[in-house]
Amino acid sequence: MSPLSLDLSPDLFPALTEAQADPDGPGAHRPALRFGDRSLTYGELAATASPLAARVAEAGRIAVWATPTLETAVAVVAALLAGVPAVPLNPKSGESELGHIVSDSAPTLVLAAPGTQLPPALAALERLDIDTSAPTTSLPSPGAPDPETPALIVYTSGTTGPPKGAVIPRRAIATTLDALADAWQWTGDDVLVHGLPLFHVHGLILGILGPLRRGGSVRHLGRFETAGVARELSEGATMLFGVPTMYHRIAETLPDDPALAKALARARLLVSGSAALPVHDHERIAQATGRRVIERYGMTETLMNTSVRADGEPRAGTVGVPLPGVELRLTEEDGTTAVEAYDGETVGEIQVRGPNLFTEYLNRPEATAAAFTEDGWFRTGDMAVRDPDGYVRIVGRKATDLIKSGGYKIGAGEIENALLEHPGVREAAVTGEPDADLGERIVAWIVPADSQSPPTVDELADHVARRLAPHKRPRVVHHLDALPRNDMGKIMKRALTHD
Ligand code: MCA
Ligand code: AMP
Repeated sequence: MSPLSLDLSPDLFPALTEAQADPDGPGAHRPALRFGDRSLTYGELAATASPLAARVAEAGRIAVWATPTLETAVAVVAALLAGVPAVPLNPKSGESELGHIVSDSAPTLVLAAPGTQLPPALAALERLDIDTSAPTTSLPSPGAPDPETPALIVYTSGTTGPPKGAVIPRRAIATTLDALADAWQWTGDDVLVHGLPLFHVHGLILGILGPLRRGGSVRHLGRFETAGVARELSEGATMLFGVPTMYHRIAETLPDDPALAKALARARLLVSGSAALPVHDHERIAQATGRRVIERYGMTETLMNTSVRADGEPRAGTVGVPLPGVELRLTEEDGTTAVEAYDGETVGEIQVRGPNLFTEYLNRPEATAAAFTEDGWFRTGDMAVRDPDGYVRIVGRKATDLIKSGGYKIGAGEIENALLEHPGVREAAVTGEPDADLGERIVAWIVPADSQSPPTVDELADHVARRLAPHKRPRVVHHLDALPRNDMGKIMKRALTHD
């Protein structure tokens, strides 16, 4: 592993600073962001984001209506230049989820693309349109904020209750991106392509802020499509980021799409993360393209922890080795005794420590305290083994009530609560079951209020999509007379199988 000096510098985007200082220099003309046919160079990004930064500098906290557009990238860069924490909002969030996030994070402003209609849950907030059209000369940025200043608050699901806001400081963003640069030999010459959403760590921090920190560029597809991936990789893009569902769809398409195979074969790096990429999909892609996808492992609270390195062996089914600066251990059931074995067999919970970690869950001191051991290790809840050469293999999760579907983490509890608000539902339990495309699909087990006319799957899916978000909707619904419970009255989810 090469040595890495951790740069805790508050200047997150040196290439932007350079373009700002020398608007006629070559750096200012380099491409930074491209969304469809709209793009900004570093000079234009500096000129667009810096007046916006000046506008929001006095705001305590801002919300960003995080559509997959140029506006979202500009708004987040502006917030970071201003040192004002930004809360990216999923534009498909339903009323109850949005209401919770807005009241919990209490932003003073919401930034949105001009012309976007915002839902009633945001009506009380002052709105500021993000203007990317007419860059003037850039204004000097406000004073450099402290590295511990919160940069982003990203909402993430737990097993029960509504999502919690993970407070991510500037220091964590800088160090995780620099550690990935080391692991992936990621430079300003790289051109990234992806179609990830911009309200989570993967698409926003890795996929937008990553290229900008390196002084390179990103081309966002607006929405994921294999044709867009093929086009960009054959027109100069060097890296692809995606969740396993995207690589699964690529693997499915490859046999009938030689242009996609050729484009993938040209890429410098294909990276998957957010959930496990099945070995079958790894192998199908390798066979059709001669290229191996590498996996990295992260979490909203920790940013990135491990990765297969660009100069390492790209072994399917592993998430590689700890990134520079990240301490990783496996622990026994008690959560404190370290597992010393590197035998590919002994399972323990992954715990991590390092500058890549979040600072706290917003307004949730008890949840924050419970997430750490006494000596400061963060409990990930992921179970893993380590191979003799240190490669980590994730084998499962501690909590069965967390579901990963399409790369999104979804808590069974939040869906159960939403289902119980439907008049046709008396009792509800939610589980995940294997799905070739999504990794896991959400299954609802309900006891209908009226067994003669139980609510349909579409009705319940719409209900959950409207309240929470479309990706949280159940895909399968089973009707039961009663939920299986133990003597204590607790639902026995392991007994919920349909055969
Ligand atoms: C269908 N739709 C509905 C309904 N039924 N909408 C409302 N109500 C309904 N009842 C719509 C959906 O909104 C969507 O619309 C379309 O039908 C298809 O939806 P779906 O099948 O759910 O999904 P998909 O569009 O096929 O999405 C697959 C996907 C997506 C593209 C892979 O799951 C995705 O973008 N995943 C990325 C998740 C991610 O970034 N995770 C990172 C977090 P429309 O077509 O209009 O959209 S993890 C993380 O950050 C950590 C740090 C890490 O390690 O990375
Ligand atoms: P989130 O809470 O949405 O940030 O998702 C974090 C979780 O995604 C982790 O705790 C892991 O369970 C899972 N995850 C992320 N990357 C990988 C990967 N490469 N392989 C397996 N699981 C992953």
